[in-house]
Amino acid sequence: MILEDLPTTPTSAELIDQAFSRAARSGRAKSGFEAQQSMLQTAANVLSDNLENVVTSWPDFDELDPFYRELVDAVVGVDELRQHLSEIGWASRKTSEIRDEYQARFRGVDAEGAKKLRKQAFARFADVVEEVEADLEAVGAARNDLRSLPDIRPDEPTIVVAGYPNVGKSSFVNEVTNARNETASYPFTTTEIRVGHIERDHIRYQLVDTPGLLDRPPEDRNEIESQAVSALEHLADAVLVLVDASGECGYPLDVQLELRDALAARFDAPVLTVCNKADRSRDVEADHYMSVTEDENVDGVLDAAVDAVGYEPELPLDDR
Ligand SMILES: Nc1nc2c(ncn2[C@@H]2O[C@H](COP(=O)(O)OP(=O)(O)O)[C@@H](O)[C@H]2O)c(=O)[nH]1
Ligand SMILES: [Mg+2]
Repeated sequence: MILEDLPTTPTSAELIDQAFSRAARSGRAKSGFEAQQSMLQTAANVLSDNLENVVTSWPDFDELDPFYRELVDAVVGVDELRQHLSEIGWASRKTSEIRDEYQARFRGVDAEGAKKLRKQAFARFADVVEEVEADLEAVGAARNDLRSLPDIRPDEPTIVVAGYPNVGKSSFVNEVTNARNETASYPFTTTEIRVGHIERDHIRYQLVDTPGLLDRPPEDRNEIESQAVSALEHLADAVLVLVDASGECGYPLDVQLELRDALAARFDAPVLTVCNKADRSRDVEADHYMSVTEDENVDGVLDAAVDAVGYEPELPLDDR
């Protein structure tokens, strides 16, 4: 996904080091007044370009798919991030302004006077960059956190698999997909989510296993997890809630059904109740019964999920 490719964010110390050392090099290639002028320009250009690059490397948050925008908001806060980027944009413009101001003041001074002015300008560059030190740090931290967002395609029809721990979510996703090789971590959970793919009638569907998010009562989720669940609401085209009527998973059936009800109330997408471990117990009212380990009705559940998605590929107008 696009946030994977965000370049590392320089620190203010790195920016200043780079700008001043490149300026020194360009100054050594010349002498007298011209050396000072070249140093001023080089330092200003390096700073204003690098600061601007930090800003432009980020996608426009308004254009980001709602699923990812919500995740970004959960992980770092879109408004704060915008504020930091706008401060960095200000610093970029400010270094250019200082360069222009000092270029004007260079007129009519000798080499010695130019050197004095150039030093003054460098001190102001350093001040400007130090003023956005915390903003650069925050943006760098956000970039590091966001690089590890799971690789989920918001435009692909999506079946979300929910249910308490040990009901068989991962077994199901592993059984029907090649998910073993496709795990990713949410930055805010300790567990890995699994994303697997299946194909039906040449359409790819993604199945998302959601440990740490849709496996417990809403009131047990922290704020970030709740927001991640909101992100999943944008994503889901159908939700399979797996329940274990045998109670072998360690959670009583009634609390499992409460979770199912909470999800049904929250998600707009169709929510199917699937009694897994039907080889152990079928003692629950469910839409479907299956046993992943006995390979009983696993494909039937998958077909039902695909039907519930009801995905119609968009046809060109003429073919309708
Ligand atoms: N008897 C039985 N055990 C199952 C079935 N599906 C999964 N399990 C077992 O239940 C345990 C938890 O499964 P897992 O997929 O890790 O559950 P998750 O926490 O919901 O992802 C594992 O030991 C599985 O082998 C089933 O249909 N029948
Ligand atoms: Mg699991």
